[in-house]
Amino acid sequence: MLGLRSFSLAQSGLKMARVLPQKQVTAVIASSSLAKSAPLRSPVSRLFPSSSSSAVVPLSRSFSAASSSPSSAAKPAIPTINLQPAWESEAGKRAVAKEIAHACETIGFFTIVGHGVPKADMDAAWNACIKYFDLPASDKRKIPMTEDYPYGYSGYLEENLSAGYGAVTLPDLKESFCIGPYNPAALMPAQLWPDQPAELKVHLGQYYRHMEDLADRLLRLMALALDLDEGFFAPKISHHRSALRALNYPELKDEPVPGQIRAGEHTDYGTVTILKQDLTGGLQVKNIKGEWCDVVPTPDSFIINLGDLMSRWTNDKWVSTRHRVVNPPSKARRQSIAFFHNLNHDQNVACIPTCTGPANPPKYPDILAWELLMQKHLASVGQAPSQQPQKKE
Ligand SMILES: O=C(O)CCC(=O)C(=O)O
Ligand SMILES: [Fe+2]
Repeated sequence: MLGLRSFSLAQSGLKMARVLPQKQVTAVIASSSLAKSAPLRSPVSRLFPSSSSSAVVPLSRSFSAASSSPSSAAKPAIPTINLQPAWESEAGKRAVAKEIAHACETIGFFTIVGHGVPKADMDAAWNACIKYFDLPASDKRKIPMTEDYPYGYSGYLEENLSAGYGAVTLPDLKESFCIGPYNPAALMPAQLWPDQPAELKVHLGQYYRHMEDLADRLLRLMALALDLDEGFFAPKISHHRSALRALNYPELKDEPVPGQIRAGEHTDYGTVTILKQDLTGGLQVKNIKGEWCDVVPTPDSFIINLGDLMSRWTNDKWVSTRHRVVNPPSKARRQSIAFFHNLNHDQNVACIPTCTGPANPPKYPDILAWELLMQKHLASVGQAPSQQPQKKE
């Protein structure tokens, strides 16, 4: 049985999971930029290179993975799906579901337009986040993310998304502010908000509600894409524990240390992630050949990607793809807002019926959604024997 602290971590949407714990064995990575900041704390296991590093393909024309990592050639990475027809007719719904099925089976990432989220509300949340990140760090730290409170502010260089992947990596060049569900049935701590900017609570809160609604509509289409009843997912997300994370990648003052990037290589943990990004660029996905491909930003769209839970739930029919954010040549600031959608914490994750058959038995044992997230968390901080889900005998 996990204790209260673990329980609160599990509720975080598990981006908190990648905050390196205070009491881990400390390894100070020698680097000029790190020397100026808090030392990186990392389990010893992270000091050894892993076999998960990817195939090297030519560097992209526009982005650098800080000199040491592979990057993309210019190739179309992910499809764009217009959801509008799905809101207009049954035939439209089926056609869109088919496009989603293809994207989920092949790359696990797609851009959506025609999503129905009002632009004015997207802009209001976005602008409130800019104002928040422009505040001095001392103001932002008034609502800190801690081991006991999974939301709030996480400072620059305080997280390493690659930490669970075994490779030696440096902390991400980013800061973030996180919020969680409003529904008391999710059994989450109440959200704490900074006084300034005053509008953050209203606009980011409203944005969270839009993301909940969009996730609900997307999962209806995903149910059709999996040949399920359209309402298959609805009872499983009625008191979901999704986390929303506003991210700021400050303008790079100096040349980054080789290998240090804005967000290290990782997969997301939950069902789907809904990402709004600005036009700076830098997000890359790893395709089936192990090549990094740029996700080209377009205005007012969202990027959708699948998390590990969805991949496991679908018996690996759908893919949870590795991705990262690399540094722009211009050193420009970048912003994004990621909504990490999760299931109800008490939902059993048992192979989806349409993803198995006599020749394709379930690969994974049943598991509660929050327990799976805890496993991911523990693996990401070096406290689990394996980060791979256990396969059924
Ligand atoms: O900022 C982005 O574009 C992506 C960030 C991300 O992948 C994450 O925080 O999980
Ligand atoms: Fe991610």
